[in-house]
Amino acid sequence: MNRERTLVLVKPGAVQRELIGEIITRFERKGIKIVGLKMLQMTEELINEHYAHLRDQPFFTDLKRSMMATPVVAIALEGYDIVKRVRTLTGATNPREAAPGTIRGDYSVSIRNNVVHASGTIEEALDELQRFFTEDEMFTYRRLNVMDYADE
Ligand code: IDP
Ligand code: MG
Repeated sequence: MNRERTLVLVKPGAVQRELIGEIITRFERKGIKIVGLKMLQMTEELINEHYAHLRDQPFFTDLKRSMMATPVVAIALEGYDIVKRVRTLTGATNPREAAPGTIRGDYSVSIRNNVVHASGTIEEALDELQRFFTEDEMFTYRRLNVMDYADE
């Protein structure tokens, strides 16, 4: 069991649908610790890096356009096994297949506009956090009701 950090992005489709608060609330209600939070506009260069593994896909141009349609909200989360746990809460890439109760399962039916991004592996999370946050934009702090949280 390792204490890790991971990246979530609230994608433009969710920003347009006014779901930013809902998505942040999912993680807060679960008891997951937010250690970084910011709004930013993705650039073509940033998307080329972030989705480098999809560059040859036929849907890449559309994906790029939809990722730049509005600013995104980047969230850094911390906890034990957090990368895997956040992927579980996020649900399958295709929201039509994502289980009810997951963020994608509850809020979307479109694979391109699948509401959120979440890092897939620990290595990916390390890379992605560096891409979206500077060191001083991520924080170390203790929550007040620390006894309630298995993560601390
Ligand atoms: P992930 O977001 O679950 O990690 P990836 O395979 O890394 O899934 O794909 C990144 C993003 O690219 C997806 O979240 C989705 O927005 C988009 N995407 C993946 N496959 C398709 C597709 O077949 N059509 C359109 N968009 C896709
Ligand atoms: Mg991925």
